[in-house]
Amino acid sequence: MDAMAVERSASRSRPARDTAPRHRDTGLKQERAVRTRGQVLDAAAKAFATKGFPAVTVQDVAELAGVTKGAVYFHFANKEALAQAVADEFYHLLGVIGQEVEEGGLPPLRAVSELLKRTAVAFRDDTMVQAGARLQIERSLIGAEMPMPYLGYTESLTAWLRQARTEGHLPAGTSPEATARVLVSAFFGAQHISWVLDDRADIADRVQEILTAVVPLAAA
Ligand code: LUB
Repeated sequence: MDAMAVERSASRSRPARDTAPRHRDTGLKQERAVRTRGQVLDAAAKAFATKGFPAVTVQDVAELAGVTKGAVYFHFANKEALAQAVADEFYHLLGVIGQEVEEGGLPPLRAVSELLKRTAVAFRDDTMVQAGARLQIERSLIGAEMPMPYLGYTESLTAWLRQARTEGHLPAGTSPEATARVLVSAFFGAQHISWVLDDRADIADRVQEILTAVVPLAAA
């Protein structure tokens, strides 16, 4: 399991460890269940990212995770539930990136740049993120409610761009709302094109080009 996946498994909420012997066994069982759920989720992400939702079977996920189908069904009712969980983790990871940028206290245009650059790296390197993006493309094929895409990023970028306008760092007449929509659309297109043409190897360069073209002051 790669470092990112280990971090994800470790970061999943764990029950508090009881000290009394009668609870210790239960605690170990709960820890094992949390670990298995993480392994299954990472396996599902790998399968969805490479084969796409329609082609993936629960058996595929079980084999990739090294568990039985029963173990998969213990945590997830069906393939749709796996897709929903992967999508939730996808947005959790994007949220972590946004939170880290927010906590960095950068000037607003630097924050815009940093968010998109870090997101590009996550799209290039993190299978869970790659799976979440592909599931959102395939959302109409998934017979289950999926998170609404794009809105979170649009909202975050809009807030920073409005702050930049307030501070006088946006060219006169520039709409923070329209610029945020253009950045999200451009990023979505760039990550898709990079995936199809280059297996995402050049995604960071493409995002830099977007920033230079759309928000030159952020690209500095
Ligand atoms: C991000 C995708 C892919 C937007 O839902 C979302 O926010 C996203 C879903 O496919 O990219 C990143 C600016």
